Amino acid sequence: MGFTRGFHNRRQEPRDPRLPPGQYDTGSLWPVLTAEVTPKISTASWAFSVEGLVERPTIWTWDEIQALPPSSYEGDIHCVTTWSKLGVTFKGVSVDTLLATAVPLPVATHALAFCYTAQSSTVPPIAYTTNFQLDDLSGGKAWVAWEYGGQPLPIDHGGPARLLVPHLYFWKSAKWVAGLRLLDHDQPGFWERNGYHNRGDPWVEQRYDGD
Ligand SMILES: Nc1nc2c(c(=O)[nH]1)N[C@H]1C(S)=C(S)[C@@H](COP(=O)(O)O)O[C@H]1N2
Ligand SMILES: [Mo]
Repeated sequence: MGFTRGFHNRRQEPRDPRLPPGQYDTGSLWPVLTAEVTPKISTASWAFSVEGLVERPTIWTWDEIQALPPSSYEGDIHCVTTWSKLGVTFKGVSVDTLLATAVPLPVATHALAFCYTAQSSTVPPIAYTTNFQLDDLSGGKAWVAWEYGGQPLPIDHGGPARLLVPHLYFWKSAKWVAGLRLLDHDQPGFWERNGYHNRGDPWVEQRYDGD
């Protein structure tokens, strides 16, 4: 009997296969991580721009982007600070839909996401940015999202709308996103210039520069 009990005591809870290495499940909590003061953007003044190396630079107003075919994400999100949130739901529009209108030029290989910034929240203002290879934003892997769990996206989490790129660490999911600039070269964003990994794949723990 001692053998059975000892065997039982050594058993580990099976690890949720949805958790990448080094991550834990934050459960119902959703931490807020912001390097700046939360900007308050009304939907009336909000717009989203796809610009740079595209055939048709395009700006969508709130009503215009809401009228595009909706797209949802059901899955997990992973923050570099080691929390993951499993089984979340976001709704918005696929970045594919936006790129299909703007039409990237053949030379476009990368993109920089840029954001709304609170007036003089810091000196100088942070003006959060984050960078991508274009393939990480296309093929059904990226959204501009304005609903979380069937409710409007809370302002602390990036409302009215944020970028959602859930296959990469969550710093790539720019809050209060204002647009994408398509480029023919890589241009590291705010955290990528400050020690974070350039790409940020959670499954191979691309956390920091050099990982
Ligand atoms: N505009 C903007 N977007 C941002 C940030 C920020 O400071 N400003 N922080 C990033 C970081 S580091 C993380 S981990 C996630 C956190 O999102 P959450 O606060 O909704 O959890 O947002 C990312 N998007
Ligand atoms: Mo972060």
